[in-house]
Amino acid sequence: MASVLFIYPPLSFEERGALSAYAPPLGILYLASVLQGAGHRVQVVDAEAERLSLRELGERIRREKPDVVGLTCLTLTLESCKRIVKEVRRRSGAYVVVGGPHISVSPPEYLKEIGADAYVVGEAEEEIVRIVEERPSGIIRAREPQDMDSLPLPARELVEHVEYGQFYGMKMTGKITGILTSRGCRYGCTYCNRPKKLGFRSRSPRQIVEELKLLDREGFDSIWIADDNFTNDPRRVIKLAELIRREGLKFHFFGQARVDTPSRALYRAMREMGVLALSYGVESVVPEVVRWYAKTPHPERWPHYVKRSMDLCREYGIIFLGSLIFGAPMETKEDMVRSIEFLEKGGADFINGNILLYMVGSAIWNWAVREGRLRPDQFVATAPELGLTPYSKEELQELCDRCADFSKREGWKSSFRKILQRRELGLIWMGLRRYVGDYLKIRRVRREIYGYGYGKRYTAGR
Ligand code: B12
Ligand code: SF4
Repeated sequence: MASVLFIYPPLSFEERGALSAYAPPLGILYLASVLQGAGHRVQVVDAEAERLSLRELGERIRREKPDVVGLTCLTLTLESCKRIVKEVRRRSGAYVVVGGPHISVSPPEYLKEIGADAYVVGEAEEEIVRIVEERPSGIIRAREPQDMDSLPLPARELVEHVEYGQFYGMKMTGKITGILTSRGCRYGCTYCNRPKKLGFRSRSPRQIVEELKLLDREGFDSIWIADDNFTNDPRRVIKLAELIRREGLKFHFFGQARVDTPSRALYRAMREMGVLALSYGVESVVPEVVRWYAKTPHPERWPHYVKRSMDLCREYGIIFLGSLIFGAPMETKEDMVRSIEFLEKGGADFINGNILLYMVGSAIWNWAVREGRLRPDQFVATAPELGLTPYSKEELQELCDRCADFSKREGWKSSFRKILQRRELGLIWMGLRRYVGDYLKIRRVRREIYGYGYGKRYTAGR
């Protein structure tokens, strides 16, 4: 039996972000569960949510003396990952393996710089036991599990000491955990670096409901749906909603959706199953920009989809959080303002403005490298840094701030109206309690709360 310590690294050890303790790291909880099933001893440290300093993390590694340390690496946590690997080397003789979204998209020749023993490309459930038992070195390509129902449930008990559902250190929900109802995505947005080859794989509604029943017994009342895109297949959602209703399960769900599935049947089903808030990648409402992002084969219909989704959210009392991206090469300031005004006037509750990032693995990053705008070892850069928009970071940031101001002015009011419309007393009470309870904190971090967009986070020194 090996002892394995999984670590979820923070964006930064020095500074904590908006989403620090928002949702548990399901990827490593799935791997932990597979390893437990094979008789290994597993622990998980969510260094982001537990707000550990590098020194505290080092102490923990020294105390636990794990045989194997496993890290999840995102592109924006790459630097933290490297620092953790050094710390592991300093404090123990553990074998170190790194996986996660960055490892899956990074050019392989740069992986060695991380300093680990092995790197896993892809979803690792079918490889992790062999890795822990045989400790191979180098790059390992894992085969994506296809039968989602055959996976064990994530080992959530390993992070039960962490209170998730926080936004800037404020608890925004009831007892929350994450769930995956599907993996992968059918689309290929050009700024996104989810590998398209992953394909869309979904769990059966019956099995998801069995997991929800367990979570209900464990006292969870809020669920973050961590799917890339929950509404990918509306028929699946409608079926799931029907089962949830039949079982009498009562949760509040949060998740990510696309605007181009705006059917009434889908929204009615989501409302019935308890979906409370959805975050949408709107990005822009200007067809040329939407085309450049390859959001849809029908860019001219995109504004209609956006409007219809906002209308349906209003009708069914679902909070609409619309994300916009600023800085596509052909995008003018008028275009950007048009997108903001479209959401402001059309019924969005919150708007999250982001400066366009060129991130390794995305089609626009590949293009910028080919054009000689980026070095292949430059894994992330903002559009203004690359001179790929006529506007400066400050100009784009002003637009992000405008979104933040709208959210600050309107978001709480309109969300509360939706909560009232749902006529759920428990929810109204929770909303009031959270808001009143955290009022002073909210005042203190107001600006950051609404301005947590990607570009800003990246430009804030990382
Ligand atoms: C839920 C989620 C969040 C949640 C919760 C984060 C969390 N604690 O997991 C919140 C909202 C807080 C969040 C925040 C951010 N997120 Co996020 N998030 C996701 C999302 C939608 C699901 C994650 C998940 O559960 N996946 C399912 C599991 C099964 O997959 P997995 O995590 O990749 O794990 C598998 C493999 O990668 C591998 N693996 C993972 N770790 C390890 C470790 C070892 C040792 C091994 C061997 C293998 C291995 O095996 C796992 C099991 O199959 C993903 C998109 C996605 N679908 O993955 C984006 C995603 C991971 N997020 C992303 C980003 C950019 C962020 C932010 C940086 C955004 C920001 N600017 O603030 C922050 C980072 C905060 C932080 N420090 O984590 C990007 C990362 C891109 C990249 N290349 O790095 C993704 C891929 C979204 C995207 N399309 O671009 N996120
Ligand atoms: S941005 Fe969302 S919809 Fe587009 S490819 Fe990425 S995960 Fe899929």
